[in-house]
Amino acid sequence: MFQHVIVKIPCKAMINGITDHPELGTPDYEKALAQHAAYVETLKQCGVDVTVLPADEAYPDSCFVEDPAIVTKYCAVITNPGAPSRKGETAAIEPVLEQFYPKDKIFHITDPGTLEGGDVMMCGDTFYVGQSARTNAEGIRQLGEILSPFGCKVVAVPLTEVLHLKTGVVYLENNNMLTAGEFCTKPAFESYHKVKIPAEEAYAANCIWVNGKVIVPAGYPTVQAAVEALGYPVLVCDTSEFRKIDGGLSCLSLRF
Ligand code: CIR
Repeated sequence: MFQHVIVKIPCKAMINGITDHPELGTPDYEKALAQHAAYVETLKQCGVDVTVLPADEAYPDSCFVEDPAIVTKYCAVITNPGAPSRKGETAAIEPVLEQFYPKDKIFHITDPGTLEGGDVMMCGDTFYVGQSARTNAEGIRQLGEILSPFGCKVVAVPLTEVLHLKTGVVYLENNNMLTAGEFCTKPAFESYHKVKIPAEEAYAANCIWVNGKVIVPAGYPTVQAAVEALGYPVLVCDTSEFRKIDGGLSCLSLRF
């Protein structure tokens, strides 16, 4: 169960956030703010306390607070983002995590290792880590070194089709996984009960499990029905403005 969630208000500069999908257009900032506020309210319905950090105009992608840190029940890890424009986001998140973790339980990924939290999927004490354009083998090795003393296993999952591991796969607890694209056939996920998402709804692979409920992005009826069929109560949030800069439900929060 999660107790805490950390989010960060989108900054005006988000309209210049990194995107591989310019064809989707520029985010509407006012709409993004409203969607973010609704996201916070939805999280509160899942029984967590939500820490809302102020916007940081220095970093266009800083609302995607999942990437500069990994939070576990054992420790926190400050990452080393592979995207140059996102590296500085780590300095702001560390003091926030110090309010929740003792200093000796906060670790760091350092150069030449790179790693972004969007590539890390926690399944119990196993952490699957996407080896992506943002996360390299050395970053994954360092994460393994940090987490193994806590009895955790780190498994690298090479990926080529999407930005981050969790762009295309989500663990919904109880052995259930939603997979899209290349993640439908990865040997690493062989033992899970996989629900495969059709290509036209692949964006909705990025939903989140929060204390038994699943938050699904608005506008993906097949995925919503599949999650309901698995027996989860579903909450829906519109993330259309974040999608334009390759972000989704998981990217917008740290949950622990
Ligand atoms: C980026 O490219 O870094 C942002 N525009 C999107 C980050 C999405 N984060 C995530 O999937 N965890």
